[in-house]
Amino acid sequence: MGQYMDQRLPNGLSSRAIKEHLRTRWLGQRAVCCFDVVESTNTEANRLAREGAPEGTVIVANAQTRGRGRLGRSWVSPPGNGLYLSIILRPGCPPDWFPRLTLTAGVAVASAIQETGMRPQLKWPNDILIAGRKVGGILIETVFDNRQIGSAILGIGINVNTEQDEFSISVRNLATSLRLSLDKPVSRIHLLQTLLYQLEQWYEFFCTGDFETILEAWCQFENTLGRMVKVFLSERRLVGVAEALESDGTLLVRDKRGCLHRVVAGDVVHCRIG
Ligand code: BT5
Repeated sequence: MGQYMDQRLPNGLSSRAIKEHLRTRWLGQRAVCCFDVVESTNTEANRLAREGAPEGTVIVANAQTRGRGRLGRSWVSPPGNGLYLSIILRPGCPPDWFPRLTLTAGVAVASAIQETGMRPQLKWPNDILIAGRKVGGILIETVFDNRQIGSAILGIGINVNTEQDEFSISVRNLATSLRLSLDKPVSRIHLLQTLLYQLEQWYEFFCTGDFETILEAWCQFENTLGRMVKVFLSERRLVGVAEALESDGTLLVRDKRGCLHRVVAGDVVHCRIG
């Protein structure tokens, strides 16, 4: 387990500081756990969820040693300049709502980033981009309980003030940070408070089943639809035009023979034109 920090870190992340100007009603109001270094905030959140931590518990770390992405991939998490957090949710919704939760979180992250003055874009299903480079990612891990989503650990990583040379070589050409894009530093704590506020709003829409509103918002930020894409599925690859999102959040891709494919989970790469 990582080292628990509740004194103020030099860069301002502490549970007291986070709660001070938090505008949420419940998200983060009961517990915000700040760590200096953990393997992964999702691992910590999973552990706390199993121990019965309430919905809305937030776990934040200054650095991760084994931050993870989907499908066993890693999330580069250097100290001091990024936001690495996980939130315990207990939506009690059917499993087929799962893709919607990723899109809901994407809208919240994009809305929070937009308040810094940037125009982020969402790439289906879980990437947050700025000018085509990845600035953030979402990883949701669920525990099913009696055929409902018992708890969902919502993990979010955002490169806030990360410098180019802090990215490992493998992601340097794909990644950016808010600081690199804006050419000025961004307050991690302020961004985190805005993000929690946005998440609370959008998660409440999710819980009421009002997915129309979420989809509409997602489409304001999206940059996948209408593009030629390559989709990496577990056992095959699909090339076609990303035509639309279905009301449950799945992506519809039309291949060159005109067949329409429903993509529930996969990796999408935008094909270059020309
Ligand atoms: C994601 O996975 O994008 C989900 C990332 C979620 C990270 C958060 S941090 C807090 C919480 N705790 C965790 O352990 N994880 C969550 P995926 O779509 O699989 O993308 C992973 C890919 O993104 C990698 O294979 C790299 O190519 C790239 N990548 C890794 N680190 C990056 C970074 N810092 N910035 C931009 N791209 C990165």
